[in-house]
Amino acid sequence: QTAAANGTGKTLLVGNVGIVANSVSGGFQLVDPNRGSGSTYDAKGSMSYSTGFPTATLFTDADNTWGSNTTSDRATVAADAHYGVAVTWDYFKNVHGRSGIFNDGKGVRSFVHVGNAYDNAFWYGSQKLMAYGDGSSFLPLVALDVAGHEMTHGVTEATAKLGYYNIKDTGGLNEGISDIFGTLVEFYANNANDAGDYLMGEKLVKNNTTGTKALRVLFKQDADGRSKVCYPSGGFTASQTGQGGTYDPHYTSGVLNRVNYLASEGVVVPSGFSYTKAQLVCNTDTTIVGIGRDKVGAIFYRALTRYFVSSTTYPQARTWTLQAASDLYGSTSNEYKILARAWSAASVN
Ligand code: ASN
Ligand code: ZN
Repeated sequence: QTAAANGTGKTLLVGNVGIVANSVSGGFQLVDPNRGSGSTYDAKGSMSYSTGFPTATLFTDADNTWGSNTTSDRATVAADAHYGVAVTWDYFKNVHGRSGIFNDGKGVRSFVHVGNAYDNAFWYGSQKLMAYGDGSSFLPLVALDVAGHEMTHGVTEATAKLGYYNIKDTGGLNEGISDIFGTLVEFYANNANDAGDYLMGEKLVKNNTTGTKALRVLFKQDADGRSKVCYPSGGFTASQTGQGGTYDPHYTSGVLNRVNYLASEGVVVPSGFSYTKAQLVCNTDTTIVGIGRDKVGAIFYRALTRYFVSSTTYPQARTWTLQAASDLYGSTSNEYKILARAWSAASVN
C-alpha cells in the first residue's frame, strides 16, 4: 500500500530538507508515493547495476528522519539522493509538464553506496536506475546538480536518443543537455545550502572554500585545459576532443554549455572569477544581454523533445533550437535574436 508521509532528510550536502516517504505498519520506507513511488536503496558496495543490484536493500526507518548529516550514517546520502530525485521530478513536472523521466508517471530506483569509493554517478537506462558512488577524491556524488544531470540522461534517452560516446558532436550535445538541466534543477531547488550556479558538481569538491572549483565550469569549460568551447569549422576531430580516437562528450559539451550560458545570462563574468568578457565569447560579440535561464530552458526542452534526433550535430542543433525559439517566441523576437548571437559566440554559425 502507499501512504505519503512527510519526513526529514538530514543530508550530507544540503543540510536538513523535507522529503516524502511511505508509511507502512511499524515504520517508513524510502519510497515517494507523491512522485511515482521513486525509491532509494543501499547498494552496499555492489556494482551490479546491469542486473539492478539484486543484493541492495530498500532504506527503512522507524521515525521518518533519515540520516544524520554525516557519512557514518548510511542513510545520510540516501536522504541527499531521495531529495535530488524529488527536486528533479518537480522541476520537469512543474516547469515542463513532464511526468517522470519517461513521462509515464513512474518514479525510478536510486542506489547509494554503489561500488568501493567509486568516484562517479550514473543513469542506467536499461534498468531505469540511478547509481551514486561514495567517492574518494570527491565527496559522495549525491549533489543536486549531479542528480539532475544524470536523470536528464534518462530524459534524453526517452526523447531525442542523442548518441553518446565516440559520436562526433552528438555526444557533446547529450552531455551539454544534461549539464543545462542539471543546472536548472539546482536553481529550481532554491536551496540556501546549494544556490544555483553555472558550475557542475561544486558541492563534491573537498575543501572548496572559495566555491569556484567544480567538475566543470559551465560558462568557461575550457578552464579545465581540455574542453572545447568554440566549434571548429568543419566540426570536431577526434584528436581535438579526447584520448584514444574517441570524442569524449564531457569535452565537446563545452560548446553547448557556452551557448546556454550566453543566451541565459549574457556576457557576464560571474563574481569570484577574474576572466575578461572577451574570454567568454569566441568572436567579438561581448554585448549579449541574456533572456533568462527559464526561457532558454523552455527552448532547449522543446528542441530536445521535438526536434533533436540520435545523430543531431552542432549546426543542426543551432537550427533546431532556433526553430523552437521561433515556435515559442516568434522568429523576429528578441529571444530568437539573442539565441542566434549566443550560437555565433560559440562559433556555430
Ligand atoms: N557521470 C558521468 C556522466 O553522466 C557518467 C558517464 O560518463 N556516463 O557524464
Ligand atoms: Zn553525463
